[in-house]
Amino acid sequence: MGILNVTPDSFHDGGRHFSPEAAVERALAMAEEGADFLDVGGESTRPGARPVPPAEEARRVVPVIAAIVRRTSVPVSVDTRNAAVAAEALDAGAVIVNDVSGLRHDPRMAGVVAGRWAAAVVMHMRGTPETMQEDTRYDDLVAEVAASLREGVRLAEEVGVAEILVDPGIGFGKSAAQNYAILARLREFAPPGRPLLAGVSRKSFIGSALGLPPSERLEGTIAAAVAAALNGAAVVRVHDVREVSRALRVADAVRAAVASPGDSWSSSG
Ligand code: HH2
Repeated sequence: MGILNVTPDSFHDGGRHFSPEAAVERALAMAEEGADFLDVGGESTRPGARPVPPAEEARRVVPVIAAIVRRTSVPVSVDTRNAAVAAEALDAGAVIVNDVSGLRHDPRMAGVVAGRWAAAVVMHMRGTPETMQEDTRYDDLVAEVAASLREGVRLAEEVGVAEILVDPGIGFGKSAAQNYAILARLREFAPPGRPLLAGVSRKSFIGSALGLPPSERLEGTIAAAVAAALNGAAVVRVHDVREVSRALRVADAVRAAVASPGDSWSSSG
């Protein structure tokens, strides 16, 4: 899943794709580079970020989504917590709503997704982006996050959302050590039959291992994306589609060999 932040302040690509022309160009480039989904967001949810008024968020993303769907068949998701933004984005051609609040922030969200036959990404976050890093204590991190995801999935199922992905929310109200624990135990977060999504790209837990800023975290992102894939992620959300999709093709070959060891042993490839 390629990240397209149409924002002035996202922690890595903020300001780079803030004009609609630059945003559409980047989306088409990511489609060429092998993205299976394009995730368009108009509000930064980095730690400490202030909320963006929904009207401004819609103004940023809706024309960009409309232009992208005219020019590529790669499915578009909208990264938003606001039902009004989701509704406009779906009407403009998006088919997935990626909600970092797990459909909790806006009580109308689940209904909007179901009513437009869209898919949902249910992500775990504790609190809001503004406050989420203030308290990262959990009694049992994996159990609490998994329970919250199950509840989000239940909310979506209750109103008839058919396609639901779950995401433990790496970096959303978790310490670096907790983010590594989540990556290591990723499989434990998926309710039966629900694909897992992981967002690792250039995040601060990578910086904490390397002592490097976001611009220097490509190799760390590739390592984290491969770890996520080998631990069960069906989708990895990244800025660097070309590099990560090449790495994931190799990780997929490893996964396939684990699934059928005899075949890979006897092949000459
Ligand atoms: N991370 C970010 C935003 N949306 N959605 C899902 N499902 N999972 C994630 O891990 C996730 C997400 C934050 O990253 P980014 O979009 O790169 O930055 P910003 O919030 O500053 O725009």
